[in-house]
Amino acid sequence: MTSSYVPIYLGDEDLTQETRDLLSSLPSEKGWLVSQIYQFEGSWHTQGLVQGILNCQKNFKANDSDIILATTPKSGTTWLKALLCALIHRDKFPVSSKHPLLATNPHPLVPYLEADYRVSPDVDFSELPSPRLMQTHLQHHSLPVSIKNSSCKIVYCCRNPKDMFVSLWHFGKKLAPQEIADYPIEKSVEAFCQGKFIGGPFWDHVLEYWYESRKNPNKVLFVTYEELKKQTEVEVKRIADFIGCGFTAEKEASEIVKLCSFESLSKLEVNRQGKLPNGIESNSYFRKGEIGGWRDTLSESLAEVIDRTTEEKFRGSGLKFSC
Ligand code: PAP
Repeated sequence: MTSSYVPIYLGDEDLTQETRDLLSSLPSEKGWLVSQIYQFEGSWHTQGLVQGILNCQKNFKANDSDIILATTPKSGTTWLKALLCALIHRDKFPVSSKHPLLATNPHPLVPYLEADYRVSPDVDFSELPSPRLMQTHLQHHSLPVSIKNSSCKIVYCCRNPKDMFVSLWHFGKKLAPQEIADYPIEKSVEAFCQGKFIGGPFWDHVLEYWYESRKNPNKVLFVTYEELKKQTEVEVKRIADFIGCGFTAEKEASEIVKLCSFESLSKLEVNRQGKLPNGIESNSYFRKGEIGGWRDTLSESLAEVIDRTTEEKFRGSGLKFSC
């Protein structure tokens, strides 16, 4: 991959000696999406992300009022960033033609913990309006301890693995066209099912937050992209109640749902043109926004490979994706 396609936070430059020493002791693999990935605390990351995670684990101090959005990649992060921003700040920014989401892509509005700590080890979030809203793709066991030990809330969202894989596949093609061009989809499915991709394994990620949400429902709210899509308003109200900003006016919820819908956000100039501060094109985060869109990309036999893995990994958990 040429460096011009690598988002800033995935870059391998300027690693500290501590990170280099650690990396040399970690299992590594030639990756799908990036040339090399490393297994750190059971999950696969680029060198740059390992450094970001170490900085974040060492330096991030959660406040009791913080809200952490945790997701598996390509599972609704952009959507929930928009929804949570709109929910939390609705007194200051009611839905109107001047709403910040009409002029700014949701990503720069919500810090991405391990990526921001990759860019600067002492990034300061004290300027964020309260309650602070931050995002992570980290597995639950890798979260900074202060997130687990404080009273902050975690909103977790995942998506059915076939749509998630397909979304990542297309995103990867945009990110690294020449490298992905000769990486067969069969090999990518194999890597996905082995958990060997940035942020993988998928199933362990989901199961950890699933069990945490059962154990501590006031701390972790478990949301799926599919439920959010099928009954957006019901789910948005559930999220609002969970983070302590429930609705009194019925109209408010539907206005926020409309503002943050795929149809509305994907049409905005700010989400169609230009690049984000991380170097990625803004429109890369808006593709189809559907349930079951995997059928356009995956053959039946590849879909079955993912289904079989899902069945095996989720057996006994009570978790199921029906599409
Ligand atoms: P990230 O984890 O890298 O930040 P994320 O936002 O989770 O990415 O994933 C992008 C997916 O969410 C895309 O799915 P697709 O490839 O299957 O189309 C994107 O289209 C979808 N998406 C983005 N915004 C919305 C939205 N407002 N409503 C529904 N889906 C959305």
